[in-house]
Amino acid sequence: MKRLIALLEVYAILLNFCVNCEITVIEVKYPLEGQRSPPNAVWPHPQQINASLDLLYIRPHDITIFSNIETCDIIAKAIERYDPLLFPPKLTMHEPPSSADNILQSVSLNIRDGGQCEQYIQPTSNETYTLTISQQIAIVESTTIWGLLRGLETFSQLVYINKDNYVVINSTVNIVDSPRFHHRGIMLDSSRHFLPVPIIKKNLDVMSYNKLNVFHWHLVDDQSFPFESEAFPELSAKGAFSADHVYTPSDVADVIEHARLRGIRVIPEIDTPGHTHSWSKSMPELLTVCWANGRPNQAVYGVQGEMEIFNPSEPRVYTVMERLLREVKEKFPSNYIHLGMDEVYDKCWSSNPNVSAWMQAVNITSTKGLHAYYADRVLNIMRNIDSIPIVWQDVWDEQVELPTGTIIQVWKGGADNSWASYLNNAAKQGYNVILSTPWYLNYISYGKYNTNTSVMNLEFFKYYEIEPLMKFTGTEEEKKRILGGEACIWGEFIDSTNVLTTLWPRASAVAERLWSAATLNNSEDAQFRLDVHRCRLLRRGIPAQPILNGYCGNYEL
Ligand code: CP6
Repeated sequence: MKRLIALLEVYAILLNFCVNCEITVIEVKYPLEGQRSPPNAVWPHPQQINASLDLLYIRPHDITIFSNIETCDIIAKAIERYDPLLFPPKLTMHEPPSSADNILQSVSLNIRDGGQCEQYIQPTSNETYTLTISQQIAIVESTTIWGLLRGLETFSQLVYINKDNYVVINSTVNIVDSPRFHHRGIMLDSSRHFLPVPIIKKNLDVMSYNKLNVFHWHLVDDQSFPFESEAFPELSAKGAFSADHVYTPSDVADVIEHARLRGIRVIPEIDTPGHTHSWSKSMPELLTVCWANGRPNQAVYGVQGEMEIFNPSEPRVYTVMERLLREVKEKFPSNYIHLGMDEVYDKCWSSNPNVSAWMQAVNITSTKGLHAYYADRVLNIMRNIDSIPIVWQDVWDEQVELPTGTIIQVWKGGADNSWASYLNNAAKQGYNVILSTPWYLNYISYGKYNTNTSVMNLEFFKYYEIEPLMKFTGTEEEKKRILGGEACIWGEFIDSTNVLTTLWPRASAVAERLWSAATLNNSEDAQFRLDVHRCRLLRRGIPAQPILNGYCGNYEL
């Protein structure tokens, strides 16, 4: 401890650097040691990594990154992005000593076995890569451009600045790496508060630093409808907070392109039949009027009796949904649309005499049956437009039969870990499934993790120590249906002021759990590696919150 404090004093310098600096970073940290330093500070940790202790020098701003697929826009643009990440502005970096002959000569991104310049990453794209450094040359190899992107990120995390301000990298490195799960995502909620496009794009940047590959965009909800539809412009004209709080077609295209270049899929969510209050501003006829004491427009649940749930007996619901979903499918190249279907407050349905009469006429005997009826019709639309549905687990809980290939997003069962059984059961029934229950990042808590340690970031341990397959008992076939997971950040208390800080580096814990080996589960050790990664995020201009006491030094990039 004394040694640490001494080092802390020696290196207590104020740093002021970051990429695209809107945020001034004034923080320093004790020097890195042993297991916590590069190359072991790559986050998420590679499946296999070996490195020598010897170092090569790197000339600042003089790494040439070659590729045998340089004409591929995704690769060419990635290469451009990495210079400022490798060499943050305002940082002191010396040229190698003139006598040095141990200098990194080049970095090559080599595509193997006829890999192509694909346009969009797919749900089962191969992200495997190898990274080797020997004889003063670094080579990243993969059969896909997505593997090359992941390998380039790893390379950038191996480069660091030593205490004499030389830029260095280990001279012999062998990495073989691939993700444990295909689906590694973040859900942002842009309805409770509007999230400006630059913030969404910044978050996509951080996702790529953590090798995450799915952006689940919870576009609309009760509070606002910011998605500007060309078929139904009135939805956002009346349902958005204001004319400024909308995502225009060009905003949406901008986000999708930013994600595409980073190997990230964008999955839009149009949440129905609940959570639809914002639709009532322009299309009140689609919503159910709640009744009480023989009178309409009464508070049955929720806010002041406002209409919040579609009326499945209204035919226009389905014509609007069909046109809107067609447009969403056209705008979002990912073939998946998240349909929500969560938290259907059915008391409003049973309160309304017209809905009840209609149910009787068509022989639907319960509100559960009504939800199933609605789900069936929308799932039919999805079949017609050839789009694959994702749903929150609620419709599956209600035993609605879903098309094969449907992805069920598990978000319940936190108190007793029954989420693990939900994963098992959904996979057993032939459904694909992703996990979110333990990764609702909008919750925050503070305190001691255990009695042996000082106050630490309780959240980090909670997220990191989740094992998605903890109770898995099925076959290999069933195991493949557990696609991965998503960290969710609901927007009630989140807007552009705190979304990045609340997510990072806590979502990094989820990123490593979904990428790295299950056996990498020592959270006591991981917190120090994550602390290093958090400093890396600060240097890259991301306002990531601290998880340990200390300060960020200028050692590892
Ligand atoms: N909004 C929507 C929400 C939530 C869900 N759907 C939610 C529910 C419970 C918690 C957090 C968020 N705010 N549309 C559930 C999927 Cl604890």
